[in-house]
Order: sequence, then C-alpha cells, then structure tokens
Amino acid sequence: MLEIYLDPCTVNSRKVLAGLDLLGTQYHLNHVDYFTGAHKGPDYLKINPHGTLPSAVDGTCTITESNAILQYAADHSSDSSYYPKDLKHRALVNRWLLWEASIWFQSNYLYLVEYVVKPLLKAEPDQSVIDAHAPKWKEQAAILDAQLAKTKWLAGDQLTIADIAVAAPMHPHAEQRLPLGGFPNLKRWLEEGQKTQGAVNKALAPPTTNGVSSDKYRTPAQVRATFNYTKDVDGLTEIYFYECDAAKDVHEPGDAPYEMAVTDGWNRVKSISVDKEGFSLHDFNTGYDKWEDDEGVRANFYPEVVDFLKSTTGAKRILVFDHTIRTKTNAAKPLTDQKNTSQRAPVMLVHCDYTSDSAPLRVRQLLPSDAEDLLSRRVAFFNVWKPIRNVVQERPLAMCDVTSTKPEDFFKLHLHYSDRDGENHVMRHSPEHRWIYFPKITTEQVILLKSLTQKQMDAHASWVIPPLRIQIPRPTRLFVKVLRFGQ
Ligand SMILES: N[C@@H](CCC(=O)N[C@@H](CS)C(=O)NCC(=O)O)C(=O)O
Repeated sequence: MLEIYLDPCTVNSRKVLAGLDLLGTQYHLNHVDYFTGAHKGPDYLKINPHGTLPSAVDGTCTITESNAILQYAADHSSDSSYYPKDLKHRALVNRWLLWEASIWFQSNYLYLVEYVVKPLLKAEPDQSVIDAHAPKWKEQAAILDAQLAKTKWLAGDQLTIADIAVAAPMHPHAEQRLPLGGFPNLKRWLEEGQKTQGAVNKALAPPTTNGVSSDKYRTPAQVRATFNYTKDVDGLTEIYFYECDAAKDVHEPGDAPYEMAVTDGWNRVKSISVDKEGFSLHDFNTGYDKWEDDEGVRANFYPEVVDFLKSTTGAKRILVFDHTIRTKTNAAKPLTDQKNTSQRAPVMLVHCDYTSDSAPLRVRQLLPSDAEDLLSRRVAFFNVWKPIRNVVQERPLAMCDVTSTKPEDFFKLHLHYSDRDGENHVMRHSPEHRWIYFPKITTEQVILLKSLTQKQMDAHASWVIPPLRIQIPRPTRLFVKVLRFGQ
C-alpha cells in the first residue's frame, strides 16, 4: 500500500489527493501539518530531505515531487487512459506536467502569496508585485486557453493527470484573484475539473462524527468556500424582479466574491445560540410531507413550527407568515416570475432578510391593528431552515457569527417588484467575518436564524461545496419566515 504524506491545505498535496482518487489508487494517508512546520521536522526530513509536501513511499521506493507521484500511481493504475501508454500521447501529458512544475505553479503561487497568504498573516498585498507579474501570467494563460479551445482537456478529449496537475495551483482562483477574464476556455475547463476534487473535500472534512479529531496532525475542521459579498459603491444597490428600462443600468448585489474559511459548527453545537451568534441548531421532526401543496403547508405544517418555536424560544406569540422551498432544480424558474414565491433556487448571496426600516413595515402589513402595540415591545424575525427530503450535501447554509460583524458591514439592497418595493441587507467583505455551517444536517434537524430584532442583524448565505464524489439525490429544504413577539 502506498503511504502518502501531505497536508490537504497545500496546493501540491491537493493535487496528489485528486490524482490518486481519479486513478483509483489505494493509499494510506499521513497528515503532516504544514502550519506547525512538521514538514521541516527531523522525522519528515528522513522521508523527504527537501522538506516539501507531498511525498509517497511504496516499500523501499520514496517519491518526492507531486507530479512524479502522479506518474508513479498512474503507471500502476489499471486504467491507462489518465497517463496514456502511447509515447506520443504520453509526451503531450509530460509536456504539461513539466511546464506546471517549472513555470505555472510559481506563477500562480505569487497570486496566492499576495492575496491569500499575506492577508491571513495580516500583511498588505504588494500590488506592484502582481502588476509586474500579471503580463507573464496572462501570456501563459493564453497558451492554456488556446489549447483548451482546441481540445476538451489538455492532452486531448480524455482527462489526464496533466489536467489534475495544471489546475491544482488555480483552484482557489477567486481568493487568488487570478485574472481569468478573457480566458473562457480556461474557465470552462476549471469548472469541469471541479468534479475531480472529491477526495480533496473529503480530506478537509471533519474526521469523526463527534467532531473530535482523531489525528494529531489534522488542522481544525474547516473548509473554504466562495461567498458572494457586495461592493459598497456610491449610489444604490438594486434588483428588479421585472423587466423595465430602469433595470438596465443598476448596481446589482453579489459582485464581490471572496473565498473564506467556513468552520464546522457541530463541535460546539450546544453552545451556539440565536441570542449570541444569531443562529442555532435544533432537532425537529415532522410527519408532514406534501411540500408542493402551499395551502397544505400553511394549514398543517405552520402550526408545528409555532409549537416548535414556542418551546425553543419561550415566546408567547408567534406568527408564521411565509415559506419557500429552495432546491437547485428550481434554478430554471426565472427570478422575474413574481407569482412563484414558494418554489425557488438556493440564494447564493450573503444577505440578511430585513432592515430596520422594512421590518416594522412588515409588522404593520401583517398585523395592522396590533402593530403599534407590538412594535413598542420586542419583535424578532426568524427564519427556520429545514432539509425536507435528504441530508444536505450540497449548497448548505452558512451563517456569519453576528459577533464577528460590525453594523457598518451591512448596507441596503433595494428590491423592486412590479407592485411594491422592499429591502434586504447585503454585506461588504471583512476578513473578520467568521462563517459557520453544519455539514450534513438531516431532515430531523432545523437551523433557526434570527434575521432581525430591533437591535441585531445576522447574515446568511448558501454556498457551494464543490460536488462530492458520491452523488446524493438532490437535497431540498424549506425556509419558513416567522415573527416572534416579545414577552
Ligand atoms: N515541486 C514540488 C513542490 C512542493 C512544494 O513546494 N510544496 C510546498 C507546499 S504546496 C511546500 O512543502 N513548501 C515548503 C517549502 O518549500 O519549504 C512538488 O510538486 O511536490
């Protein structure tokens, strides 16, 4: 069995994880913690005197260099298509492997250092370094793009280890701020290549169900994901849900994607609360299952939500006033379809559902005769987020710990419907934001989100874990909007 030494946080380690998975290679993984410098320790230097990650050991044979590990594993694989035996075809693959190791890795690494590593170390990126290097990166990217205009993958119509190697230094491209504009074939290829990243995701996922790491080399249970923040520009940020001239030239939200760390919240699920972090996780079972029947949901499921919230929050009066079924398959339905409010796609935007102006307005619309009395006391808006068909494997909900936000991080998004205007909050990026999610929550659990009390805000965003290797039937989840009135 091949012994592999790596830290999935590093680019070349991820390359090997993805490659071995593709090749179907059996291996035993040894985590060597890059961030504590274990790769420079005496034990590891005996394996790899270069002190670099990754390495592989097969009996008496030790292999350093990530691409050499890929070649070795490919030569032992029963499927030779990933590293063709035909010498001319193989030469094409080797060409890209050597180019990646000698030119491309360093070129991309420079972006990683300036835009990812330095901010993590609280240092300023040096724009002059990037400016000086960008023409060289673009020159190389253009060669890749031209190749990918001719062939689906780098060495022809079949995915090979060359694709795994060359894409590896570019996977965090959003956070690296790689200038991908103008390279459409490169972008297409990178997106398709996401399906090779299953083993990388698995290696980054928490090791045990009780959340306690069983591996002393393992870093905390975190993954990284892209969050669509919004640039805070002069003027309004708006969305029109109908077509009109005014909609043509507006600043739309979600134009500032940042890759951020997302921490697994299961480790401290009992201590996370709606009153502190702004959200919490609870058990909630229901026998109700007619989710396409809006009237049925209102008549039969809403009362269950009321009971759940009374017992969870201690509130005396609860009004459940809206629900939305969010599933990826609903993405085909146009956003401009204003009649369809209950069947929607997950929202891939960092946002908070209410503002301090829209919340009281909503109370007045919903309960006109009681509104002034209620608003003189405490009112809170909640969302209840519940998987209704499957364990959520894809596009889980991530929550921003409200204690890591500042009021000035939030600003208004103006929503224009043909018959009314509304508003949400969107967020500008801050490196201080702490994002948390609960991987694989089941149909017997719910996330409770406090969208607004008179004082507090939180932000949530649905985000994508790159597709998992095992395809799970599509998850579907329900969002219920709730008002809770103060004691
Ligand atoms: N060409 C080598 C590069 C390996 C490499 O530089 N790995 C980085 C992590 S991505 C590392 O271990 N750096 C530590 C060092 O160079 O001191 C390979 O492909 O394996």
